[in-house]
Amino acid sequence: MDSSAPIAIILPTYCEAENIADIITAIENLQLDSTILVIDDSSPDATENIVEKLREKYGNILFMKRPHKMGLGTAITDGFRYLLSLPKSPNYIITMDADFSHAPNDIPRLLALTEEGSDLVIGSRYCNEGKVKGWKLTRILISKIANKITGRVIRLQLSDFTSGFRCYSKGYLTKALPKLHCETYEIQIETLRQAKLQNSKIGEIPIVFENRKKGKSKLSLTEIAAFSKYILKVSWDQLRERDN
Ligand SMILES: Nc1nc2c(ncn2[C@@H]2O[C@H](COP(=O)(O)OP(=O)(O)OP(=O)(O)O)[C@@H](O)[C@H]2O)c(=O)[nH]1
Ligand SMILES: [Mg+2]
Repeated sequence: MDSSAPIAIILPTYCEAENIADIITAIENLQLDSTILVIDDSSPDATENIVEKLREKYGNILFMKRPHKMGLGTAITDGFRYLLSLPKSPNYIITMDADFSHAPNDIPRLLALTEEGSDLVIGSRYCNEGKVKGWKLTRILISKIANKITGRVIRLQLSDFTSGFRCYSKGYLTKALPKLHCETYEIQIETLRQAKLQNSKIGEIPIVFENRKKGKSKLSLTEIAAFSKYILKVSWDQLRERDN
């Protein structure tokens, strides 16, 4: 299989049998010169079988199977590590959810801004023209408050710190990857923290985020606790740095 395409798209999956065929087909229809890397944590549903069938149909799909549910953060960093270890590694790596919350049709805009010279581009729900569809008011409020707190802690002028729809340049990832250790959703903050430390150029494009229509959310109290703990740890580290 030719895995030397200049663009790679990482799709982390846990029980996405209802979405995976449609999302892969939608990405394939964009006709990018890309590799799609599905990172599945031994989903007990049909996710793996569906991907195996699509691998026979298309020549650009890689499947990484991990032994059990190990968290979104390590799924993403395992994906980066694998892609960067390829003999001809991709110049641009996109991360997105496999549940259609992130629209495949937005990928070309994410890529275009990265190709113009950004190290990292975020699909933002909270900038002008960005939007969230289908979330209850409480979930929007929790997300916006988490976003505001993160902005204060990370101290970057961005509108959406927690969006997982992103395009990363190889240059940024090569430097940042050894420093990324988060296991779950807080990976989105850790990547921005590293971008700040590296003085990376970060861009944003507006996206319309849609709540998943099929399958179940994997966001649980455990992940929310890990996210909050990470924010507290970063705040504490920064206070100590200021005192020293
Ligand atoms: N491999 C892997 N994928 C995961 C894991 N947790 C979540 N995912 C995938 O990561 C993406 C985001 O997870 P979601 O459950 O949609 O989380 P969310 O978007 O914050 O929550 P919802 O808005 O309720 O969908 C989806 O494609 C999931 O299948 C995990 O532990 N391992
Ligand atoms: Mg989702």
